Amino acid sequence: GQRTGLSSVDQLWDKLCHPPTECHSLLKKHLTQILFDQLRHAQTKFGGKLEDCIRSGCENTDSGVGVYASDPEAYTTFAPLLDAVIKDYHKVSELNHPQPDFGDVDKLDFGDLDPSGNLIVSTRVRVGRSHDSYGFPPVLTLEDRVEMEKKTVEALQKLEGELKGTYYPLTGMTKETQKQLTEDHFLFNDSDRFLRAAGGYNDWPTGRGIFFNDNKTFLVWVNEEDHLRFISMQKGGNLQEVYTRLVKAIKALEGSGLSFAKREGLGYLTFCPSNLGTTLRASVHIKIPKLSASPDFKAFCDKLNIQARGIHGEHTESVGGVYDISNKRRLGLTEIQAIQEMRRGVEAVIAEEKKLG
Ligand code: ADP
Ligand code: CIR
Repeated sequence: GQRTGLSSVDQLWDKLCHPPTECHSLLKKHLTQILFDQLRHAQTKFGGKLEDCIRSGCENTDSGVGVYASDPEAYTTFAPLLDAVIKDYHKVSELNHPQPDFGDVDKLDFGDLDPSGNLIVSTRVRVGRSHDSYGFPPVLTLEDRVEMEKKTVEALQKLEGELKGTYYPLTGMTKETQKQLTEDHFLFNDSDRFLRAAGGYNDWPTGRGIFFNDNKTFLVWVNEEDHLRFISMQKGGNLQEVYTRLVKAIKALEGSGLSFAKREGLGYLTFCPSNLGTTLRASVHIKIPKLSASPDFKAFCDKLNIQARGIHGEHTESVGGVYDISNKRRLGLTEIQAIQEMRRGVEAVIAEEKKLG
């Protein structure tokens, strides 16, 4: 839970006001002196404070976003700051996220995004969910994490058919197994300094673990950044199969006795405001040596509302011209619209790579 010896809210504000290098985060852009003075003593019923929300962005002034919600109520208590960040990140003028709409998965028509099989290495779609009665990492205790893990695993054990799997807690897992699962892109680790500063690794590894089916096409991360992350992935470019499997899993888990945090206008609540709404990130690992070497690569992605990451996750580098390309926006559009946005983006990336060849 809460750590002693951490910087005070004034020390954090001072760091943000005097960044060592240029700072372009949404936190820096939106946390004005007036807002800081207004929010500095506010507190949620979970005990969440302004310092819990801004610590990561103040200690890492190279953040893109720089803000996390201490708990579900932070989205109300710290709304003057968080709403501005959310609108900016997701490119919306109002916070009126639609009701979930996964589309009719029996009538999808996008199939394989790369029938040649030459460019796309693998496809993955994930969503995040939060238990509605618990706070987020900065306010959680070790006991909370253990309780949440227990509830989650009980629900996961009810899954059937293709989704049926086994839970592997991090506690007791050998370092070799952890390393192999991470290198193969299945498991998370504790190496993200942004998440660390936000309290994401408090009490590590207690309460954390991974669930997966035999062929590792459906996985659940327990108590990584969010309480739950549901993941569907496979080799190749068949987005339709990957997405359909994920939708089935979401529906099964929503009917399994768990209750997820949701808010009118914001959709599903997550620790990071960039994940609110659909919480959906659909990605491909794709070989694009030519496009990625072009000086216009970033602008090309921005125009299509897609984001490029390295292949070992956010804040990592690319290897051999292979990039992780995904939808950037998750709020203000439905799940099926987010998937279509990613699909259009990936198709445009493939067309451009071929043009440059
Ligand atoms: P998230 O926001 O989904 O948590 P990260 O960028 O931290 O994403 O990535 C999490 C993990 O998922 C990393 O190990 C990354 O390599 C892996 N990953 C992401 N997209 C794909 C993909 N299309 N195929 C294989 N692995 C992927
Ligand atoms: C940052 O602000 O850079 C980190 N806290 C991560 C933010 C989430 N990433 C993103 O752009 N989707």
